[in-house]
Amino acid sequence: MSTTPTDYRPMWAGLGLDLEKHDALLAALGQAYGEVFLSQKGRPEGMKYFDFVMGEVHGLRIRELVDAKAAGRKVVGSYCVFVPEELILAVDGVSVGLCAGADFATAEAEAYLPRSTCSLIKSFFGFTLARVCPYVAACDLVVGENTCDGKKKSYEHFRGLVPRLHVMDMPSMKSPEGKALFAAAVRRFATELEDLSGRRITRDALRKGIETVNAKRAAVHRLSRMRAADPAPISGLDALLVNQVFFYDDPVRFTGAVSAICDEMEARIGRGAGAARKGAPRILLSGCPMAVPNWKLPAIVEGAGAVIVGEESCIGERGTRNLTESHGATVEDLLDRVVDRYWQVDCAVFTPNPTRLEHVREMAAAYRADGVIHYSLQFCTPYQMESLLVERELEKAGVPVLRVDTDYGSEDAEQLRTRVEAFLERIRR
Ligand code: BJ8
Repeated sequence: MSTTPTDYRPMWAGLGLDLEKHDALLAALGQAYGEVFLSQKGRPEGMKYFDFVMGEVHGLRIRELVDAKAAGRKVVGSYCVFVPEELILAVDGVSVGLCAGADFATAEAEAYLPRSTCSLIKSFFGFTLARVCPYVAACDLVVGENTCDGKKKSYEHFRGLVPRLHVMDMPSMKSPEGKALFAAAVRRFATELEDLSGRRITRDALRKGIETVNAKRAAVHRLSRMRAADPAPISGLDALLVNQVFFYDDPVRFTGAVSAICDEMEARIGRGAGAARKGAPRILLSGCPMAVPNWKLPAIVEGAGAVIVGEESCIGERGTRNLTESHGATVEDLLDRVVDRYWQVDCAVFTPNPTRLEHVREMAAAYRADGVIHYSLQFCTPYQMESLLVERELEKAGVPVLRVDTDYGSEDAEQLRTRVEAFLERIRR
């Protein structure tokens, strides 16, 4: 996050941000980014685009959102990969991810939430209450979802903190009845977007939205597949960053930037070059999503000499797996295709959730992982509970597992480092 000559302060003030707190946040982010990302060796040249995006994450990108609003477009923010971006694009809206990955204004957040709430929820409350998130401030509509109990109940409070909130009602079982409930939730969301934007969703607009989102998913799939190479052509930190920027950037520009990195990685693989040492221990991360700037665990893992080769996470392959079919004679047909695609997301809030276990095992094999680190946020019951099942499934396949429960704080960093180093010692080839 380099300092930029453009003065965005009037824009931030216009969005109602607390400039003093926001300055403090940007300074901390910039420092963390420099330490974690810019200090890496052997990064693909194409990561410069992502450095620029992160440097402008509260600047140029917010200017684009403000300009889009001035042109009559609507900005829609969400906290979950069950919220279909295709529908937002179909009403010419702009979709932004709002999850936050740092502790901020925790005391204010705890005035609404029990202390035993996961960091992710506390963080998005803290960022909103402290008025330091220009993405939330720019939103015309915020979309929540009844997934875990923490999110479900927290939106009852969050409704009073944002101008307009729509909550998608989610089932908890992958039964035909559950799918019908989800299909109804997707249709209610489509109606909400039509009401917000004053535009009807047409078949052509929805197909175009599907194709745009498919293209960006296909680009990250290509990047993921290349990480099977040894040496890995990109660090796990940089690949995670790409997956994080997936939620913020203009989708077409993002697709182009990821494709450029893939071209470069292809050439690297051809030369036998990589971002990591050949034979470095290969780790698959699995579990809760890691939002910007939650880089603690990956930085520890790669700092210890391993390379992360995949993320079984919603900010990663669980979120981007599968494309949406774009054929259909009517809007209703295409809405059904959207439902089919999102229904496959295997979040731990579903019970039972067997496909996630299959996917973790498949990913460990496809990316030739030597071990899996299962990452849960403290107080995240769905992922903490499911971690034992993931461990058992992988151990049946002979893949060692380290289960980690942590939060956004840095107090446990040394203890985590010790556990990760001991795990790497165990799996070193
Ligand atoms: S589809 S993983 S993005 S809900 S960490 S808030 S689960 S207590 S984020 Fe998620 Fe959608 Fe599922 Fe993906 Fe609750 Fe756990 Fe906190 Fe979580």
